[in-house]
Amino acid sequence: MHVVATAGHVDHGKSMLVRALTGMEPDRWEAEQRRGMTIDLGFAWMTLPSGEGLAFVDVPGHERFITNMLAGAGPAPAVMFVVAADEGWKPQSAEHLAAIDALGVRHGILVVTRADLADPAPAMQQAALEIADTSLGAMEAVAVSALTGQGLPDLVAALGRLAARLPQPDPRGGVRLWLDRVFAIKGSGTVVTGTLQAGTVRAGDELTATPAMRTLRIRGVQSLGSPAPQVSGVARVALNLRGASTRELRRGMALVQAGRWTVASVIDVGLTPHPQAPGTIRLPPQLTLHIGAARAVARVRMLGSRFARLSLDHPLPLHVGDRVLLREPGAAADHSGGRPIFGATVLDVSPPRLRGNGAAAAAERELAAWPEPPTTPELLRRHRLLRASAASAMGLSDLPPPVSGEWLADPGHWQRLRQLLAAAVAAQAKRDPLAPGLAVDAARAELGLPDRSLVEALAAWRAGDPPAEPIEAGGGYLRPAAGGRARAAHSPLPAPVADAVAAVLADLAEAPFSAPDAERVRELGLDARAAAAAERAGLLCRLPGNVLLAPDAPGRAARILASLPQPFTAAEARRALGTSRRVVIPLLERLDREGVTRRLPDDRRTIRDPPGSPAPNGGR
Ligand SMILES: Nc1nc2c(ncn2[C@@H]2O[C@H](COP(=O)(O)OP(=O)(O)O)[C@@H](O)[C@H]2O)c(=O)[nH]1
Ligand SMILES: [Mg+2]
Repeated sequence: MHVVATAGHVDHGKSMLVRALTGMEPDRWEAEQRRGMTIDLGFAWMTLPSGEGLAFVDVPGHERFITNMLAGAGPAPAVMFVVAADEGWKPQSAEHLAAIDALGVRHGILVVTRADLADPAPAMQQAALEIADTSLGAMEAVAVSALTGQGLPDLVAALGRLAARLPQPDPRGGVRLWLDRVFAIKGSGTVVTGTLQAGTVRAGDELTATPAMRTLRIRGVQSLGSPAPQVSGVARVALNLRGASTRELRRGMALVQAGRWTVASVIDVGLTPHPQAPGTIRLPPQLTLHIGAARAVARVRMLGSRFARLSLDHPLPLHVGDRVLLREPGAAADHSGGRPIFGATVLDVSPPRLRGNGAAAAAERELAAWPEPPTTPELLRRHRLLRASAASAMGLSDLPPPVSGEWLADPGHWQRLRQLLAAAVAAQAKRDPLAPGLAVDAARAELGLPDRSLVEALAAWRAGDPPAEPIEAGGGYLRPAAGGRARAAHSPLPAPVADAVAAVLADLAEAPFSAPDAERVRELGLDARAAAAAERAGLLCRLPGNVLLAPDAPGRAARILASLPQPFTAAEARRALGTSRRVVIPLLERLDREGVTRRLPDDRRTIRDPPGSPAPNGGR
């Protein structure tokens, strides 16, 4: 199905043309029919020669009802621009065209009506000239009379060609249905209608009503007057909703799929320069913003002359790249030479706060360097770190692989963070060499990161250029890893501790399992903290009871024990290693824990996988 909005000056024949094409009455209200004037949106549809449905959203042309016009044209992907042959180009022709241009509508057809009353050629020529400069560009044009039917077959054929040119939106895209009507049907409850631009609605689906953020369930779907199990955009849809009263919903609200839109109150936009006034754009301090069928009051803070930060009086579900229309409500159309309607592209839906002098200028420089619409790399560079879910809700696609969990990082920022982390870890090792390292939480706070998993991911990440200093993580602490410059640059231990360790290792060189006794350890000043630091530095093996051995002692013990008749007792092990019970018991328990030895029910042990013998699985 396709959806086309009408546009054009009041009384130029829009509604009569829709009536002639569809056989349906677009003016729904008694007042509209009595006054012969469209006040609110009308809806009617026809079948194209291709068999596809084409729905019209018929808009009012009178300047007083411009907000109704915008609510109808806002979500429609194409327009049927109507000019009367006998009247030619008029103020609301210009105003509607400015609105369509601001919305960036690229597809349409020009129809010169009332061709039975005057030669259509001059009106057609003038309208084509006005339209050529806008987002619509050169369009197919048809002259018709809704009264005599002259030209209508040509128009139907041209509408068929227009429909065939319209882009097919993604049926899996996020649903954002801007409501244009809300009413109750006796027996079924609340019904809402709107132009579905993309995505699919199905009976049973849940949607969130913004800005109230209420979850509602679709009880039934209708399109062009008939029930349907599901409908994909572009389409006119009517949804019968469960759990909502007509008082809670109204035009301009939207029904969205949860998580797929950012419900934004502050946005950055890029203003579209007008070809006839390419210079500086000056916006008033307050404007009305229109998107879809919605409008909001926007406070304006200019960022230079082409960008603005808008603060909305209520939040709207938005994506980066959305087109919005900005207008000065009271301003007269084009008489003053000023432009009361501006188009803009949404560049950011959760912009960082502007802090301090120069922040606005910096934001302007940043935005000026972006393509329009911006893509994932630009938004990532600005936000540095984004959850993938937040990036999707911004409407970004082609997301890079996360650095950790859900987190996406700007590559440059990630590399800077990694350098900062290495520096923080090295500084802590220098400041307090006996400490177990820099606590992950302290590192998280120091780098201002939102999640400790990011610190761990950073520590493990080494792909930078030049390669980042290796960091060792364990037990919730980070230390310079062996093999890195930070570790080599300074001994990980203060000199007295390093000397004491050297003395212990010298003692052990003679008798590797004769751990120094408590008195010797005290004499050397190797308290538990210092011994733990030496162990972390890989210089000592420490067993319960402050039993200190060389780092390779467990491996040596395993080789000696493997040569004993299996199984063996603790006493046999003690004799084979030439040591005491104080050493052999914790040493055997350590070997049990590491899976080197197995303790049998009778307290004897066997070596599980004798060193040097081929592993049973042929591997490791
Ligand atoms: N003679 C003639 N009158 C027309 C034609 N189309 C519309 N009209 C008349 O023009 C007036 C305005 O038409 P309407 O469809 O309400 O215009 P809208 O305001 O653009 O919707 C009505 O009186 C119509 O009868 C046409 O093709 N020929
Ligand atoms: Mg009308």
